[in-house]
Amino acid sequence: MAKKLWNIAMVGATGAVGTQMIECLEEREFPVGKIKYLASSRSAGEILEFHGKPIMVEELTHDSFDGIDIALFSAGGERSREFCPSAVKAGAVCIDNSSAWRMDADVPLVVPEVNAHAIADYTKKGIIANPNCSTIQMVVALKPLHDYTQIERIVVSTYQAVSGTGRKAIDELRVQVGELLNGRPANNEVYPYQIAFNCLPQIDSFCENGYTKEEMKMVNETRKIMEADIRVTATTVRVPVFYGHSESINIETEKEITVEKAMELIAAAPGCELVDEVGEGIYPMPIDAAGQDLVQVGRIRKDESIANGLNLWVVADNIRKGAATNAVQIAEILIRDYLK
Ligand code: NAP
Ligand code: 3JN
Repeated sequence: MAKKLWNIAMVGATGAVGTQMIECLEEREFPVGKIKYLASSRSAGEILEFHGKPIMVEELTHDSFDGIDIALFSAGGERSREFCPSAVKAGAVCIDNSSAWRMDADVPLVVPEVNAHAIADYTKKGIIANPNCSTIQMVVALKPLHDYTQIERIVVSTYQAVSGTGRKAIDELRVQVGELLNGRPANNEVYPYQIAFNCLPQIDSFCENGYTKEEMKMVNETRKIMEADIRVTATTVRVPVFYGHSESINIETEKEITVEKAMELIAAAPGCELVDEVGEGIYPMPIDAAGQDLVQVGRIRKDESIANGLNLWVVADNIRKGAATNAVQIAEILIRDYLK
């Protein structure tokens, strides 16, 4: 019998995440029938490819979803809030990369290595949310430790690449570096300050409690995905790196986890790669994590200031596992286990 093919709509096809989702569908040989590329009127008419075939970008409208089985959204929260209901009405299941639906009790928030079972709840609203990139890599690394003994508290600081902000931010860093190295001033439009040769302790806007929205996403999404009442506090920082988010993570656990046990658990965990040979100077770095799908974990060491504490350094490709790959993995489970 011929393999069933699925009609896909890619909303935000021209963006950093959309482009990577197209590549992921190709690389992973997702069984695609028809594929529709959707974006704003600015890029309608542009020609992109799918498996070498030209596909014209169309303007996103409420009528874009006729005959679509799965709609992959990465065009910002506003578009997700406005257009996911139209896609669902037309019979599609939405997998949404934005924060629009993440904390909705009727929308599963899924990282396949952690809570694939939650996908079953997609029937409630027809929408599955993809978590924030910084949350995804953290929960992939912490899940095996949490399964061994309950994590009670997480203190995380992030070092986030500019690709997390999209195409324009990648260009802004490239242009600023060129200008500054040539002795000219750097202009900034995407970020509030120069990002080249700098660090910005602000990702997304500030909330009333003094945290940024990105920090609060890490707190709330982690608890929802891990289905646990873990105390989480985060500081999120933009750094002048193109691809690959890094995280310094401190955890406090119910029982002790020795460094050897943590290494053993992480080495065996799905989606993780243990990169930890400090004697040889080997640890995860964005230049190595970029362009592949594993969450790299290293610098595992005891937090000697508390009873049951560990420190870890966790790095992943924020556009691949942090967004596109995770969304395509969800789609793979959806067609394997749920859609007929
Ligand atoms: P980007 O490179 O700036 O791309 C934005 C995409 O959205 C483009 O395809 C753009 O189309 C499209 N778009 C913008 N306004 C639109 C409109 N009014 N109607 C239809 N399409 C519109 O941004 P990105 O990095 O790909 O991120 C896109 C979104 O994905 C973010 O806003 C965020 O919600 C989500 N995201 C999630 C994660 C994660 O952690 N899971 C990470 C990054 C981003 P044009 O070419 O026509 O402008
Ligand atoms: O800044 C990063 O590294 C990740 C950015 C994610 C992002 C960017 C714009 C809007 C998001 C997100 O996924 O949380 C959103 C959003 O709120 O949808």
